[in-house]
Amino acid sequence: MTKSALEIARSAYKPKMPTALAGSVEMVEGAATESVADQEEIKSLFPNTYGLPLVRFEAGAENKTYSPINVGVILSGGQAPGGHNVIAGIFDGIKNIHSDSRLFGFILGPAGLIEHNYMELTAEIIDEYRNTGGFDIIGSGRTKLESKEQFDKGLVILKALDIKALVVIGGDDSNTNACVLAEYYAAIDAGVQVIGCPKTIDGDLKNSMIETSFGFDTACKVYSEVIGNIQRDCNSARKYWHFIKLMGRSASHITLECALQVQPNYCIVSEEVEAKNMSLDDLVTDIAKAVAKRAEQGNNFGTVLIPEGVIEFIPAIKKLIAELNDFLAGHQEEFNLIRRSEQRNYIIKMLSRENSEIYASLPEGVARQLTLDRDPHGNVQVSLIETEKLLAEMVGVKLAEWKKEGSFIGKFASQVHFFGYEGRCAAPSNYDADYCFSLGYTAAGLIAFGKTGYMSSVRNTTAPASEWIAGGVPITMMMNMEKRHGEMKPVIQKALVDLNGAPFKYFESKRAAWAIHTDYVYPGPIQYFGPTEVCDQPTKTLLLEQTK
Ligand code: FBP
Repeated sequence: MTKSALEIARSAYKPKMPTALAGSVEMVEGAATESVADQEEIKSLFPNTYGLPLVRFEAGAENKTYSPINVGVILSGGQAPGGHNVIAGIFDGIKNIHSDSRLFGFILGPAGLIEHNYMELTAEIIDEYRNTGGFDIIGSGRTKLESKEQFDKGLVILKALDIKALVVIGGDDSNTNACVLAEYYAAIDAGVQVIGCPKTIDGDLKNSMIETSFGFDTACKVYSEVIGNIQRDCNSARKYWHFIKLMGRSASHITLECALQVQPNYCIVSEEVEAKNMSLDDLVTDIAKAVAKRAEQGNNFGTVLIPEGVIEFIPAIKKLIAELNDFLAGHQEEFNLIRRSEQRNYIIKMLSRENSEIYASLPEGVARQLTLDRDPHGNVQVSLIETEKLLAEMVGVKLAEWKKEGSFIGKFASQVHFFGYEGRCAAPSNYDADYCFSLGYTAAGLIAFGKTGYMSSVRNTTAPASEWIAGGVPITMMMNMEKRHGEMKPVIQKALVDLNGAPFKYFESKRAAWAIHTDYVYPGPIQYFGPTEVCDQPTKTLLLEQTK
């Protein structure tokens, strides 16, 4: 493998770790836990993994001896910077337990487990991937691990390789499935523990015990760098409005974090659109007003940040998607047989009157996208909906109307961008390199102490790494019941942007000024070498959330 100069220099980086994990470790158990909602249902679905205590690792006095252990690892879902360091952390952790321990990686996500497609991850391989971006060490995939048949097939290979524990590195849906798997293996006494690790650039897998999902920090820094560059270009040529859509699926965490970093002229927060019951026209009018106001001062340029999931948060469209989800869950085959040119009319006929009217009013491309295949977890694939174009066009039309009426005196020319894939495999920032290594090392600790159905948790991460708190959270604690594919299912509760939380409140207090003035910040590229205030900054979101 030919390496870049940065990769070579970066491979020598030693991730910073909590002091508690450095030597011999002791596990402290806390109080029993409850799920965040729907306690009775979750308890009955997870009799073996419900109500377990929180656990925390502390520096221990004695050096215990352990037997060697074989561990399997799966990367599940979308890539996120730092995944390789989680695997390196697991590797170093189990080697610390016993030097004869072995790590096996299942290839291309959960499908590797079911299809018995795996490779042993040796020290040589691990060293090639330390501190690098991507998931290419074993690849990732979106196969949903959910049926007994899949679990049983997986168990055959786990037994054949004498694997006693499986680590699933994934987002909320993948960790939900990890918990279902942990429960099943516990129920049949399979002798395999299952541990989860919180991954996703989207930042929506977080709660009181999981401060952030890994990859969020690096991805937001990459996007903020390029948005900053666009803002500088925009402020130099002074002739375009840039409509920039950012990945993040439903939640607006990425967009909000980027706004905090770059101070754009306008930033949509989907959760606010929903709370204010805004229609598509309300949103377009609001952006057009911001454009018109800047034009009054001769500023015919600016930036608009758009979360990729916004369309799902416009209440009328949300209702439409819910009906479409239920309808397509039962009629997907029938729908697929209809000629493409007829599909739109078919849907218009089949929906309730209210939703049918909304559907008919949507531009062709967006309407079509809402009926395309869901991902394996039943989500609309929002990254494929070109909301940035939709909004830029609609704002243009509105401004042209206002120009005719005389209420808009400026010029409007737009450019559109979508940033998502650019940030998912970047070389992890110091924060993610350190956080991920600790998550992996902690997962190894949970395995050593015999835990199953737990997620690796590393907290207090705005403090120096030596003070981070490592431990485990029972996955059932994060669950509630939600409708998926038309059925109620136990799932980890997704964390959306909290409109009363400090990050949004700060943004809210600044946005009027950012809209009018050109107050852009240019964060520049992630720095891996240099002063700590340049290289080790956590996200603004975390800093604001943790300001006491
Ligand atoms: P995860 O939730 O699996 O971490 O995926 C994150 C994400 O990047 C979303 O932001 C985006 O909507 C989606 O993946 C895109 O999926 P795909 O990689 O299948 O195109």
